[in-house]
Formats: sequence, structure tokens, C-alpha cells
Amino acid sequence: TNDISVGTLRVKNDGLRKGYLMKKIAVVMGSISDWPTMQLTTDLLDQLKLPYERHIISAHRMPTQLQEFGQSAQDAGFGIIIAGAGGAAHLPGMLAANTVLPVIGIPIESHALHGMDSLLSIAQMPSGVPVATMAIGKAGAKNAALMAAAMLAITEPEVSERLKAFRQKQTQEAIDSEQQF
Ligand code: RP5
Repeated sequence: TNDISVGTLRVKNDGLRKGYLMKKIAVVMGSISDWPTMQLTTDLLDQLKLPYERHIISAHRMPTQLQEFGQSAQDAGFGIIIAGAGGAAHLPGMLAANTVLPVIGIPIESHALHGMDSLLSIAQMPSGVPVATMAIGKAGAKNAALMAAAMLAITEPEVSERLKAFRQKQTQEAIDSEQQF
């Protein structure tokens, strides 16, 4: 069946992986004021040993740079874009409009509307250009890293193992928390 061929192919590829370059993740934010949230994404990417670059690109203050980044992202070796923005958050959607790479959106928790504005701006993409939207704020920032890892894990067995170890540790910590309760 197809499943068996895919499994066999993965095993064979494992033997040929030396020197293979894993796709990078682009972590893009609309402003340096988003960094305290977006740092939770890069902390997890560090923990999972995933290659990434971080960039500040404002959709409304740097529209030309946004377009250039989106259009060159695939050739630059990126496989996934994680984009965080707040308010009328156009960054994830406009990056997605300029590339076919998967874009994971993080709605930053804004002051005025507590991130509901960011969430709706990112999640409610009209059909044709999707953005995989995470939760508002810190949970979304962490889950974006885990979602990117899960995407890479489709073809990267080591990443899959690291994700499984992360889940096991998390489960153990939840079990242990009862002892300290
Ligand atoms: C968005 O506007 C940014 O993503 C940020 O969340 C929000 C406010 O930006 P600053 O005015 O703090 O630079 O573009």
C-alpha cells in the first residue's frame, strides 16, 4: 500500500541524510513590541533544536519589505513562516499572499481589545489564501513553534522524536504536579 511505501522511503532516506539541510523557519513579527510574546516561540524552537531566523517586518510601515520577504522566502531556504502581529494584523495574511509556504499566524494580545482584533484579522482570511491561526498571546506563540515542529516532523524523524519527548515530559510534569498540590 501507499503507507508501506512511504514508510520504506523514510527509512531509506534516513541513511542518506548526512549533510542534508533542514528547511529553516522564519519567525516574523510586526513590531519590536511583539518580541516579549514572540520570544516564547523562539525559546521553544531553540529547545527543539530547529533552525530559524527572526525578523521584524511591519505590514503597514514596511509594505515593500514585506512583499520582498514573502516572494523570496522559498528561495531563501525557508520551509515555514511563523508571523505574529497585533491590532489590524495584516502581516500573516499578506505574507501568505506573497508565498505558497505555510504561514502560521500568532494574534498578539493588543491593549485595546485584548487580542480579539488580532485574532479575527488573522483567522478570518477569505478563501484562497490560508493562515493557520493559533490562540491569542502566549499560548499561541508556544503552539506556533510546536505546530512548525509537527510540520517538519512529517519528513524529519529526529524532529518527530524530539516532539514525542517534549510531550512525555509535559505529561510527566502534569502528573508530578499532583504531588505538590
Ligand atoms: C502591529 O501593531 C504590531 O504587530 C504590533 O502588535 C502593533 C503595535 O505596534 P507598535 O505600535 O507597538 O510598533 O503592527
